[in-house]
Amino acid sequence: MEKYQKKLQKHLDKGRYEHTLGVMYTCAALAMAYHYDMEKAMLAGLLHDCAKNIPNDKKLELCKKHHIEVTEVERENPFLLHAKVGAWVAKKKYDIRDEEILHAIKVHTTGEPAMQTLDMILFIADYIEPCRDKAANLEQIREMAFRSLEQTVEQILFDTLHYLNQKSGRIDPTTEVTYEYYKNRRERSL
Ligand code: DGI
Ligand code: FE
Ligand code: FE
Repeated sequence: MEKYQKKLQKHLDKGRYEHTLGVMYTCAALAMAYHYDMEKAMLAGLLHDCAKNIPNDKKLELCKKHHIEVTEVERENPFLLHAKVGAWVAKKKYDIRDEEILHAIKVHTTGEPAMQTLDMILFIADYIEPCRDKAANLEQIREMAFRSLEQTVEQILFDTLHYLNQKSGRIDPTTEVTYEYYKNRRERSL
């Protein structure tokens, strides 16, 4: 873990690195609560934003060069690509071979339907880690995170869509599809 930390610190600004450590430890806590491999969860948390400080044009260039598909919304909002590109960087530059970790990094911003345990742990940890303070309902979501991963994912997506609608940010269809998936899943089980 330490060798990854040293390298990451060089590629992230101070605030982003602190966020990263917050996500890493929150991933550990959630892994404990849901009997998931703690080391793997921490590694996913540590590396999830490893591509965050790559400039947009460079991210688009990397995608082109390495045949990573870029959707129309991603082209308009290249910051979204830090997740996909992050999975690539984790594999090629940090030598991560674990597919669960790489996948969790890849989907950490929009989520996707039917996520695996680590995908949900990282998605949630990114939102609730201790440095976060702006999102609505944080206290409630932090508590919910330790009761149900699926319900928490649904709540975070609901709040994120609401936030994006308010500030008229372009919404990635994956974010919407994922929200609908978790909402329907809960309603079916009622
Ligand atoms: O990289 P972080 O800031 O730690 O967190 P993140 O990768 O989850 O990105 C969070 C931001 O992404 C937050 O401001 C909401 C935004 N976001 C999430 N889904 C979408 C989105 N932005 C757009 N434009 N479209 C989306 O579907
Ligand atoms: Fe991110
Ligand atoms: Fe993050």
